[in-house]
Amino acid sequence: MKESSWFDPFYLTDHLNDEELDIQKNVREFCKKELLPNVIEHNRNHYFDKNIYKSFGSLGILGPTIKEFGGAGTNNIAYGLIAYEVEKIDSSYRSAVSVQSSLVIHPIYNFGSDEQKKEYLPELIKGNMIGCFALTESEAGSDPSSMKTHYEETKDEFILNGSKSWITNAPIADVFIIWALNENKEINGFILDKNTKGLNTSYIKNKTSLKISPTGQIILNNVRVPKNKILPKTIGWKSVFSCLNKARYGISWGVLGSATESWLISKEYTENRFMFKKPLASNQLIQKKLTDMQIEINLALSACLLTGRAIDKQKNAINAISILKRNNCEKAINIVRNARDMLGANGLLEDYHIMRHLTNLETVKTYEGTEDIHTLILGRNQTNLSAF
Ligand code: TGC
Ligand code: FAD
Repeated sequence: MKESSWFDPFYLTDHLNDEELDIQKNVREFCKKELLPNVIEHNRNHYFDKNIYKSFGSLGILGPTIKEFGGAGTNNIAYGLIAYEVEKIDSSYRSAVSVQSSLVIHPIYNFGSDEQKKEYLPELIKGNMIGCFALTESEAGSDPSSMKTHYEETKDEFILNGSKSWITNAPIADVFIIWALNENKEINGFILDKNTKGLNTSYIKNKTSLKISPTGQIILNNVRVPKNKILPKTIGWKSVFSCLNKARYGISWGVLGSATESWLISKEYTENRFMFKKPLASNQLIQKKLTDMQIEINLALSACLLTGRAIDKQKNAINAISILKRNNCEKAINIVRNARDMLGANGLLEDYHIMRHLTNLETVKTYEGTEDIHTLILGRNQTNLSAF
């Protein structure tokens, strides 16, 4: 009989095919070699190296589930494994992959015209262009339907006015997916290029979380948008939420990367740290914490795997995705916080990575629907009663 593994007690790797395992291995090796060596310094300096997008493109992890336009054509399990491996290094890098893949490439691929797809997708997939997705506003976060950004249609063009806030990549983006309402409160998406007149961006400075990822504001002042820049196949809010579904699914795998790293760091530390003349890991309280980590990570990974397979079979997974986004963020943050505690004072040092993961997860818990919003989504779906 095969020896049971404490790391993979459910034999999840047996449920991955060779292609999925290869992708996971390649991404893991890339991340260790290219991202890990600089992550502490880049986090300290709030520095994002834009060339990373080109490296991600060469690795085939931008828009990976798309087969055309240079996409790798992977399934959704591979997409999840990519997020898991990248977030082992830092949530900011996973955000870079999520935004480009799920929030920029996905809407252009699904709601764009053939002309738009040819113009933008190859460059976004290669990482030669960087995208952002602008839904949130300073007064419209959990409830994006209350946004004030609006578009007006004239004979020859659209005119956009408004502002967006807390937008990943806004200050460095070449391509902006902007969501706006018309006078009838109909939602539409527009593709704007960075040098468009009337479009201005600024950095949100001094973030204490997700520090490597550039986040910003966007001001739209009488921006004249040619008619061929609307996403023509948008069908109301469903289209917006389809982007969020994809991103939330990836995030659910990703946070388990942060959790797994923190688990393994705290395991190694407590096995080697002697206190009261014996390894910390020989104490029952420490073993309980390690066991809780092992259980929650493996249960969550199993649920991610089931959900990814369901999505690959074209099943509607919106309930599973809300369960995963809510559960995995909550569990990951608890795991990382306990890992920090198990390292005592050393856990506060940036060299051990854990505090950075912990502060990052405060962002990940908040964006793409907060923990409480996913609770209310699930409550509404279960009872047919809205608590919003
Ligand atoms: P509601 O009435 O629920 O829905 C309107 C229409 O949309 C449909 N729908 C969905 N379709 C597909 N997937 C889903 N998950 C869907 N959820 C809803 C729905 O069926 C309906 O269609 P129809 O045909 O009946 O009109 O709309 P609501 O206004 O009541 O929504 C409420 C709520 C809270 C669920 C929604 O507003 C929400 O999810 N709020 C959270 C906001 C959020 O997640 N924002 C994310 C911004 S992007 C971001 O954070 C990027 S982080 C980037 C990074 O990784 O760095
Ligand atoms: P609010 O909606 O004000 O919520 C504040 C608190 O109130 C939360 O705890 C929430 O759960 C709770 N709450 C809200 N409504 C209810 C209710 N009805 N009942 C009970 N509790 C409630 N957005 C984008 O569009 N694109 C991006 O690229 C993007 N990137 C981001 C990057 C970062 C680093 C961050 C931090 C955010 C990003 N966001 C982005 C925005 C993100 O999606 C929003 O922050 C999120 O949707 C929450 O909105 P809010 O911050 O306005 O909080």
